[in-house]
Amino acid sequence: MANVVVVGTQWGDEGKGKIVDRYAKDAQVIARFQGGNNAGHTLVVKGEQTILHLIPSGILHNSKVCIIGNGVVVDPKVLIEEIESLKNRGLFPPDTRLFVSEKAHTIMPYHRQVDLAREAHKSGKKIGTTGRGIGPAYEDKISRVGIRICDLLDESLFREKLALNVEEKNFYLTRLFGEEPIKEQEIFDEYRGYAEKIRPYVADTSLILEQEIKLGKSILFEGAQGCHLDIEHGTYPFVTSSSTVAGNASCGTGIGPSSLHEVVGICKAYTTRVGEGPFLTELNDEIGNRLQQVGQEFGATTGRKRRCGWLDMVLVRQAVRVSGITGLAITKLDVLTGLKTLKLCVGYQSDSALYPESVPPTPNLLNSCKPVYEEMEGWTEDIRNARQIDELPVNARRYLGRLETLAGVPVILVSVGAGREETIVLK
Ligand code: 2SA
Ligand code: GDP
Ligand code: MG
Repeated sequence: MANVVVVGTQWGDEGKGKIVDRYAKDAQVIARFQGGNNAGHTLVVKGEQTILHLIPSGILHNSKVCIIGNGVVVDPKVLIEEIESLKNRGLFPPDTRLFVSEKAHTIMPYHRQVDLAREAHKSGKKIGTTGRGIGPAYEDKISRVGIRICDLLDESLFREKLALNVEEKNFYLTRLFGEEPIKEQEIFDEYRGYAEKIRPYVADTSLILEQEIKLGKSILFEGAQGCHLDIEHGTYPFVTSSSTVAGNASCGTGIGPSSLHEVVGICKAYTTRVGEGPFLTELNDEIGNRLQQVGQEFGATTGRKRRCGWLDMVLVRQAVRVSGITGLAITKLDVLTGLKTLKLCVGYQSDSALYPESVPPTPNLLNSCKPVYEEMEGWTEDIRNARQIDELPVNARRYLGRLETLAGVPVILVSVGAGREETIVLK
């Protein structure tokens, strides 16, 4: 199998976990390259649900190499808990090799505190973050004061870096946000404990990937969040703090772009968003509620209700371009069953311009647009047992066909249920 990058084409929660788990049977290495435990990737195997936040969605298969790359921000407490929970449930195969990049940055308690304090103080201007400290951890990385996993493992270096950070963070935690100061020694003791627990997993993961590639092994790169939450290409500032597009699979793992062969874009058959920010096809009506309830659209990390709306092909077309998507996996088609009419957004119309394939760059400009819709007939048949494309009702096939034409790339997989086997593979 070629090396494949899997990315979301919308605002996350497209079903990346399910699709990565599905592709993982044919890959030997599965690598996360960005984000942190803001991600919630759901896998359903033999009716049993597992939600992963940091560990790659290949873990449920035997004999895989699972890598948490340098581009990920790691909360060591969450990582340890995730490993222990999988082991307790018998879901961490003994022949799995899990590695965490020594260069990945660590999420510290003050990152979570700043994240939450900022959201609470923004009075109407909040982003709706997951509160996991993701933004502040990436800020420290870019400001060159971040504490990497390798720094955490070196006691004296950790002490030195922590002292510098605590002094700085206490200044604005207390002065700007009116919070209690953080205590350096408490954090030091807590994190030194984590350091010893994660030490066996820490490695130069760029080197491991190179070795696996030289051995002819296939790599699956697992994106988190989605294209429109990307720090460069998303609906800024309502985005996450990492680059979620396919190109970052290279930088976030330390493997050159020539090793990325195919890019699979995951696209939910409708659109959801969790957190604040513009969402032109959002439905604040019965249909929106229906999608939320039938699709069980709740945040897999925070449990927040997800906002729901019609499929927005402007988002998908931009994602295809920005990530160089070579094939689309359409998920949750089953959720649309029973809707009489389906709408597909094919452009945004403002007073002065039509945007068919690019999202306008500012929230104000975007909010001044109206979605342009095409209408299609729905279907009523239960499609959850379909395993071949011709087992789908004709209107479902028409919907997929139109989506494919608008996206400009082939649909290579259709998911009709949360379970691993509830899948139609086209290519
Ligand atoms: P953050 O915490 O700084 O990354 O938040 C910034 C924005 O990014 C959004 N974001 C997400 N959107 C969808 N799914 C995500 N993962 C969880 C899930 C979310 C949850 O799988 O459902 O449980 O709430 C995710 N992570 C970050 C976030 O909502 C902000 O809009
Ligand atoms: P991710 O972050 O992209 O991995 O997606 P999430 O796990 O946050 O959210 C996707 C949700 O949809 C999960 O609850 C999945 O179990 C579920 N899911 C995935 N594919 C399908 C599908 O085809 N049909 C239905 N009904 N549910 C699905
Ligand atoms: Mg998710």
